[in-house]
Amino acid sequence: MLAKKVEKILNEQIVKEGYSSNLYLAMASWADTEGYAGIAKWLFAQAEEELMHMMKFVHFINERGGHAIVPAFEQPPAKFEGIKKLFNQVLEHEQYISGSINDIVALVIKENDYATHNWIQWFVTEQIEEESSVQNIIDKLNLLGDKNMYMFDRDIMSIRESGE
Ligand code: OFO
Repeated sequence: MLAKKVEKILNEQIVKEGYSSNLYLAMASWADTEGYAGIAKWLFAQAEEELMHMMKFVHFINERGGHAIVPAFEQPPAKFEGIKKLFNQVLEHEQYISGSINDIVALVIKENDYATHNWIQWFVTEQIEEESSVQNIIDKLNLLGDKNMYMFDRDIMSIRESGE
């Protein structure tokens, strides 16, 4: 059975994961309309992953005797100021999400909730991977400078295909 405080923080994470999904979906849609097929593909896939993260929280809360609440989500921006800025925004957002996963870890330790502690470790690992894959993309973009976005767009398409 989840402690009320733990149920509350896990429900707050549903809001964050759902917003992440919508944010990446909005970015994907923007990239698609700008002609960046590879970048859009990467972001659409990312949006689906975030939706899956949100679902994991919904199921876990209910399985542990809590009540997962489906929230309204804030509308994400519709336009973005270029590819580099967009990926920096993705990285900042992932760092923020990592921070909130860490807050969950800290709370469950305080509450002696080792079942949730064990379960949340998947997200701890996932955040390390996500931050590092976005950082790799930013490194590539920095190498390219502002030119050759066409090549970058082709390149990111293969990153997703190889599951890097
Ligand atoms: Fe981007 O990761 Fe969810 O948690």
